[in-house]
Amino acid sequence: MAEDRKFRIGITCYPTYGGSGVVATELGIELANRGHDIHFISYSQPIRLIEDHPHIHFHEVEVSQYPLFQYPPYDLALATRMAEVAQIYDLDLLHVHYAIPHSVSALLARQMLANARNGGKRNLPFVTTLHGTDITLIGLDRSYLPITRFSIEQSDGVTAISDYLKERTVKEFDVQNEINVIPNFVNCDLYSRNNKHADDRSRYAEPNERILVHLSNFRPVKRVCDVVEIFDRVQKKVPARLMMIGDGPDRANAEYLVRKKGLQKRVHFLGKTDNVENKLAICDLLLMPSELESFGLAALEAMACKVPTISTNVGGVPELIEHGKSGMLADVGDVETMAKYAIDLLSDEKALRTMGESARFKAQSDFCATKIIAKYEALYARVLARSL
Ligand code: GMT
Repeated sequence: MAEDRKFRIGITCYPTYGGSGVVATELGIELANRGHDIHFISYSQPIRLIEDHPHIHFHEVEVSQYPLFQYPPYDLALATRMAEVAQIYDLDLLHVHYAIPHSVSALLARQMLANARNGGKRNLPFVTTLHGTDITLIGLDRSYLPITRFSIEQSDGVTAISDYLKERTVKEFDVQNEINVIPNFVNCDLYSRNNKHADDRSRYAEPNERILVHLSNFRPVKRVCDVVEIFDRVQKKVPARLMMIGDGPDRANAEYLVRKKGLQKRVHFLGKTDNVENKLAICDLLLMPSELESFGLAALEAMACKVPTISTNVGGVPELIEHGKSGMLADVGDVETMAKYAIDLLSDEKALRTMGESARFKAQSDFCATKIIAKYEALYARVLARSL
């Protein structure tokens, strides 16, 4: 059986706070737990890669500076490191997360090794996983579109995290090769309401207060000021606190708005924290009013902890959240409706807990790590069989 075969895989991702890096890191950990050898290749250690693991290795990409380089060529240094690591550790394939520039670097590494001298020639197929803004935002920029399309088409396997993203990729990029939809996943043992390591709730709220949470990289696409606007309306009707987890360019705007509204004592900015599962397990509701989400990993992680999400009805979110059952959906910018949904739910314990149960059920039945990792393993086996 394909799943019994153990692979040696090079994984490249953005190591910072962001959905694609989180998915890549969690994938590497899950694969390593199944006995595959995982080599992360990036400019720094991925943030969720906290513990030592006998099957996980990290290779840092050093980018040399030179006065002539206004823009040091990371993509070239990455390609070189990918090829080196592949040769030294006898990698079977590369799996890159976020097309730009990782798939271009992987393509170069594959070509370098196909033409290597002194007996160093080898096949190094690569799989590209599309996550979202690499297609919907940055990839559409004219300076990146042609090369992004080229590197996707040159990939030996392509995955997208939702049907929505697959359709957008075909529509905007007109790519001709097959795109496999493999959604985001969650480890339902780790992300659970019964988490023994859950934070002490009394650190953040009084017993009579609800805890709302937002988890993101605070980029403009997340509309973090809408989170504050929604929370402001909620806390006028229901005693509540807000946990803001993560960091990024719009954090200062959100902090300013919180001060302007006099909400400092009710809103906790926690920054980039480890072990978000310990925090989600004590929350009541997640707010995700994004402009766009190709999937919405934060919502899935919350759902596994029986925390329903109030989100915008965008991108791949409806593939995850069924309105009225496992969460609530509204139009982008409609903070009044999102606040109303939150107030109604938080004021009705039974409805809140029923929705939490449905959310957990959906996370477990459709997006549990055990099911989704097997899809990646099967894809690796197909890619390797084709590239022999
Ligand atoms: O915008 C982010 O949250 C970061 C971005 C990324 O690529 O780092 O996230 C995208 O990938 C996540 C993991 O696959 C998805 O769950 C997010 O929905 C997606 N974000 C967007 O499409 C805006």
